[in-house]
Amino acid sequence: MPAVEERRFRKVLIANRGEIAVRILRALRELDILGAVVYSDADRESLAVLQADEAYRIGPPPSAESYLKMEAIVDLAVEIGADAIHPGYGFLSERAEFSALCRQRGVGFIGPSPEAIAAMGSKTEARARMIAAGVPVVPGSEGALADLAAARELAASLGYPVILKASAGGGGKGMRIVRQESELAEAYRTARAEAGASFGDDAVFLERFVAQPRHVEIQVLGDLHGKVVSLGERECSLQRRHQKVVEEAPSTVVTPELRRRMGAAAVAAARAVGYSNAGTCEFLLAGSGDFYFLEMNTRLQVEHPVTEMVTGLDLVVAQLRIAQGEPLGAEFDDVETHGHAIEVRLYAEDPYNRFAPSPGRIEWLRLPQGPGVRNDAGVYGGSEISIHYDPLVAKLIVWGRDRGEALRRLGRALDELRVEGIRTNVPLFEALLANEEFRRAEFDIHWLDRKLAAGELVPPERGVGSDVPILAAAIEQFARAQRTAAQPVGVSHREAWTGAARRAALRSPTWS
Ligand code: MV4
Repeated sequence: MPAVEERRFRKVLIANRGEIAVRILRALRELDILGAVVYSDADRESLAVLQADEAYRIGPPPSAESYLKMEAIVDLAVEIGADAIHPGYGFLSERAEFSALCRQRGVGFIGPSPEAIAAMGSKTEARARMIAAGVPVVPGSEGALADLAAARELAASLGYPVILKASAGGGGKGMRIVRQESELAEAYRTARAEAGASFGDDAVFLERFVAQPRHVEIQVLGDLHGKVVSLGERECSLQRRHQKVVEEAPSTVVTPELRRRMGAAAVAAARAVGYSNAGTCEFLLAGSGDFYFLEMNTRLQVEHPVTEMVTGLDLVVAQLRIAQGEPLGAEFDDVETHGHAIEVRLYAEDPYNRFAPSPGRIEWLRLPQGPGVRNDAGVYGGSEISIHYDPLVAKLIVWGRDRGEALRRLGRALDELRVEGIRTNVPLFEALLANEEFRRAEFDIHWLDRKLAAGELVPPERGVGSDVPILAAAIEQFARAQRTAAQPVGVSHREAWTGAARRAALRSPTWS
């Protein structure tokens, strides 16, 4: 391995927005590095823009004309004298060409090499590399399927059900579950067509379908000197249509022995592609205790704070130090975790209207504070939630000495939280907290979709017409009634309506 030159960044450009841009600014400030952000017209008054040392308009609201403009962003970095670019998550974070472009232009990329991103971006190549490295994968095809006959032959030998996946896919796009041979031809055709349309690459592969597994992922860090470490797992089984809703660490089903084995597999996976910086290996964990590598996310993830809370490490600071060429120090050896952390993703969406996006102005915002509570927010009271981007507005992360304490703190934090002016998925979290299976951590990757489909986590359909405020109150009451059934507490004095009424009364001139 060639000697890596260590250098100190003086300025870093953040090619992202929202809560993650704010999160990265915090790490930069702690390292005394200037933080610059790009912003679209929709984000002119964003929290990240307000907090950054420098902010540069990059274009109109659509991502394709702003946050995805690789050349313009690298040009800007060069022009303003930024030493490196942090891509955050989403947008350009997993584009091998962008990592390559930064390299070519002499700008640091705070993430892995283009080669590592590309190797993991192709799911068939990743599978082949994992098999060669001894990392367990789900039994299935060696590479892309040549034709339907090959699919039929392989499926028959694996046994049904099987799952077809796009080689260029990930995160659930272009997948087809095939329960029996009679469904295979149609599924093969539509999977290829969807893969071709979505990714410009219609290669698909096939695996045995693992029934009712958990999604457990391992956080890794690799430095530029060849050291790779595992920071333990995150349990991310609570997803709605491939969108994570709740994440926690540690997983209640991962024993110390399993943690060692999964950690070793994740480290081997990273080594197999020459991985550096922060990355995450996703595994399916079957009820049998067998685990299988699914894919590697070659970026910082949304849910990184739960790992930070249980390890006491700052992953964004670690990313910056790694990119500066610093070796991972002894604090990263055999990292042990303490206590339990849970993150809920606060989305601007309406859980009573099929989770439709709920854009608009946040009229009032009170973020929870106090022992064991962290919130990573990209907004303030008065912020406008745009339709152009992901509806994630903030993450609420709680820590407790054990899962029970974390759950109690989550309940208390959700009580403190007020978001007015837009709808959020907070009622879903309240319903979850009232659910015994959730409280016992008895779930798998399909559990949330199953419960929502069965109507067990949300009240009945809201009616049409002008009864919205009354129905909102009724819904609030319903969610609370569910909660109080599990956890009897007096709540009347902290109703959301009371808070609003008190503020109105205090403001009203007729009362003075
Ligand atoms: C699977 C699987 C079961 N068996 N692969 C979903 C996203 C992508 N990362 C891979 N995914 C899955 N791959 C095998 N061999 C289950 C999932 C999966 C899933 C599948 C259908 C519906 C919801 C799901 C949620 C999480 C994971």
